[in-house]
Amino acid sequence: MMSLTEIIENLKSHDDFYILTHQYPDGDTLGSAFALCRALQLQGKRARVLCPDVIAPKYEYLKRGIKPQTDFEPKYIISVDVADANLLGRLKETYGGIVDMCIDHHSSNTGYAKCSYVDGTKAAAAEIIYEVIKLLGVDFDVDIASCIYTAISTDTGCFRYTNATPQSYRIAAEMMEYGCDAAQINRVMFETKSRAKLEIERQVMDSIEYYADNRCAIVYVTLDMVKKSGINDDELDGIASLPRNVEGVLIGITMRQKDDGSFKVSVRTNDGLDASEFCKQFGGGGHTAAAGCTVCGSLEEAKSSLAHAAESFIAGVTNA
Ligand SMILES: [Mn+2]
Repeated sequence: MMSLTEIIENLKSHDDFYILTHQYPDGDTLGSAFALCRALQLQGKRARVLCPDVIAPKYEYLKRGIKPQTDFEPKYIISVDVADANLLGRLKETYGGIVDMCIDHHSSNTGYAKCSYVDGTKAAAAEIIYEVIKLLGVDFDVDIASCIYTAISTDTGCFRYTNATPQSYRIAAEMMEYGCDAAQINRVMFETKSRAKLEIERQVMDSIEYYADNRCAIVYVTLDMVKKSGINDDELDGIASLPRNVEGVLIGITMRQKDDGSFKVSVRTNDGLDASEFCKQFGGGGHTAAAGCTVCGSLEEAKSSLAHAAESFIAGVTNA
């Protein structure tokens, strides 16, 4: 793994940066990418952010202060918050094999980049970006602060998850001192929802089933449900936390049907159960309390294999 000093040397000695985010972009990958992009531009470099999917309108403010620089060929490619080349989505084919530097906080990072800086103790990739910007000697301004704040707040579920550290709070506090509007950001990220989203949440709660003595809850979102509700793909992020919110549930599983019929599975756990370990059984990974994997088969088949896995997983943990 490269050191922070090496990151700074590489950023200083190169120019013409492409900064890649992961697919289904969230506040962390976008906030990290735009903060770094602005910092590099302020250093007189050319830089642009490339996102494999459409960026939801609610994230539009993260682009404030970014100069549109599109007419250059990349000489140095950076990915932020991207644990695996597959998560680059439609950008994978072109850039998946040629990422020069990866900055990430997923311990499951597959090491696909030429050099990587991965710190699994950070709540958000943006906490590393914060250090990078400091070391670059760039002055923080309200635009960079809004990006970093958004990233940390969204990845910690508004500072409620176990991944939030004292340092997460310290950085967030510092970003407020640079003028970011924390209340407004949190309202937009956590409270405001479309009627379509409310409708899909209602249907998702309708789909809930309990296993393992009510210690596992599984919900699903089918393509049909998405189509009927008229919801945008990006509005589905928060859905994953719903099943874990039920009292007594240790493993909350959200299955989301993809275009190819397989299911993108989000696993959220309580009481220190290792979601990443659970997802490994299905070839996935992630963090302790939040991880993901892909499961194939019909809805019933996929659900039952997840339910069985959850039953043995919970039995294994509680008997230990
Ligand atoms: Mn992240």
